[in-house]
Amino acid sequence: MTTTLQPTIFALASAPGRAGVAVVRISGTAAGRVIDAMAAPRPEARRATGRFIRHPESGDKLDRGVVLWFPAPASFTGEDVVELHLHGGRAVVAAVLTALGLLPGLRMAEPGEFARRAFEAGKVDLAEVEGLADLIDAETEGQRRQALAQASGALSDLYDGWRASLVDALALIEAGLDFADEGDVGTRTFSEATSVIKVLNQAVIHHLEDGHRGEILRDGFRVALVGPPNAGKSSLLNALARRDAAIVSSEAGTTRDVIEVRLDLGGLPVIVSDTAGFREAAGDVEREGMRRSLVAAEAADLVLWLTEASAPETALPPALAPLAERTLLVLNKTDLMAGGTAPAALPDDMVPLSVTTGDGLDALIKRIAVIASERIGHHAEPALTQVRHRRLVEACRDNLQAFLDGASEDVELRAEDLRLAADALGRITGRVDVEDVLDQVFGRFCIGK
Ligand SMILES: Nc1nc2c(ncn2[C@@H]2O[C@H](COP(=O)(O)OP(=O)(O)OP(=O)(O)O)[C@@H](O)[C@H]2O)c(=O)[nH]1
Ligand SMILES: [Mg+2]
Repeated sequence: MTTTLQPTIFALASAPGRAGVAVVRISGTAAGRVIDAMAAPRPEARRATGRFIRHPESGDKLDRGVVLWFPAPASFTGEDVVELHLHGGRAVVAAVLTALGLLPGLRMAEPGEFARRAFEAGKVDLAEVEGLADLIDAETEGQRRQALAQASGALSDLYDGWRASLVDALALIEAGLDFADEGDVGTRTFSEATSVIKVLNQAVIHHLEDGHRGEILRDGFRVALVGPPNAGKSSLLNALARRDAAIVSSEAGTTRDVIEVRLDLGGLPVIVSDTAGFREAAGDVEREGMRRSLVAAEAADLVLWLTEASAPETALPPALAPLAERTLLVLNKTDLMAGGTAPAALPDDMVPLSVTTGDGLDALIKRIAVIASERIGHHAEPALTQVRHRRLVEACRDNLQAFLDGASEDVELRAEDLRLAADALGRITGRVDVEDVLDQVFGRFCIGK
C-alpha cells in the first residue's frame, strides 16, 4: 500500500445545507493530528466522545460536537479516519472545513475519493462500491434492497464463485498438460474440466437471460402514455403523479414535449412519460412531438395506448404495431358512456378508466404494478444491475463457448479461453486490472463519499 504518500483528505460527508447534524470525515495519516490540533485529547478508538472543536491556530471554539476516532486499518478506507459530528449549520461547517484546510498535509477530497481508498485498501470490491453508489441513489424499496445486497457482496460472491470454478477447471487442464506424454491423463482431466465448464456456461447464460430485471429495477420501469390527441394522456399522468405536471386542455394537440414523472409503485421505481397525441394532419412542431412520442414508446417497458371509450381507436398506428406485445389498451372517459360505465365484458388487454371520476384508476395502477413486478420483482438470486457487468458477463460466456466449441487438442488455446473468461469476471469485482474504469466508477459519487 502507498498510503504513506497519500495526502490526508477531508470533506463534508453529509448533505450540504442546514441540518441537525453534519458529519465531516477525515482520512489519512494526518487524521489523528487533526484531533490533536482541534479536539484534543484523542478519544478512545470508536467511542463517540463530546469535545469542543477549536481553531487549530487561535484555539477559538468553532463548535461543540462528537469526535469519532477509527485508527487504521479498522475504518471505512482502511486508513486512520476521524469523524467530526457537528451542529449542521452552514457557518459551523464552513468554519470547520476552512480550519481543516489550514492543517499541513490535508486537502479537500475529490468526489468518490473515500470510496476509492476503501477499494484500494481491499475493504470493498468494485461491484460492492457500485452497489454503495446505487444505495445512496436508491429512491424506492426495491432499489434499496437490490443495492444493499450488491453493496454487501451478493453479486461479488456469485462472480467470485464462478471465477473460482473456472480457475479450478484451468488448473485441471494445466495439470493435464504436465502429463502430456501420458495421453490418457490429459484426456481425463480435460473432460473433467469440460463438464465443470458446461455447468458454469449454463449458469452464466441463465444469469444473462434475466429480462434485464436488475437493470430495470436500478434505472426504473418505463411506462409510456400514448394515444390519439385528447384521449386524456396528460390527465392520466397528472392523476398518477398526484400533481399538475402536464398541461391538460380540451384542445387536441396540447402536449408536444415528453414529460416524465417518477413514481414509487409498491417499492418499484416507475417512470411514466406523457407524450404528444398521434394523428394524421399535423404541423412541424406537432410532427416533432409525435416523433418524440414514438421514441418514448420504443424505450418503454410498457406502453399504455389511451383512447376514448365511446369511440375507441383500438388499432395501433403502424409505427407502434411492433410494440403491440407490451401494449395495454386503456379506454378512458367511461364517464361519458351511456350509463357512465364501461362495457361489462372487456378483453383482458383492455382496461376501462375515467380519469375524471377516478373510476378504474386504482385497478390500472395495480395492473401496472403487477406487470412491473413480473419483470423486476423480488428474486432470491442477485441480478445483473448495469451494462458494465453485462458486457463482462457476456465476454465470459463467449469465452466459455469458445472453449466448448474449440478443438480439445489445442489445449493451450483452450486454457487461454478459460483464462479470458476468468479475467472478464475478475474485472467486474476489480480483482483483475480495472484501472481504465476506476475514474468512471468513483466519479459517480459526490464529494465526501
Ligand atoms: N369526461 C372526461 N373527460 C376527460 C377525462 N380525462 C380527460 N378528460 C378531458 O379530455 C380533455 C383532454 O385531456 P388531456 O389530458 O389534455 O388529453 P391528452 O391525451 O393529453 O391530449 P393531447 O396532449 O392533446 O394529446 C381535457 O379536457 C380533459 O379534461 C375523463 O376521464 N372523462
Ligand atoms: Mg396531453
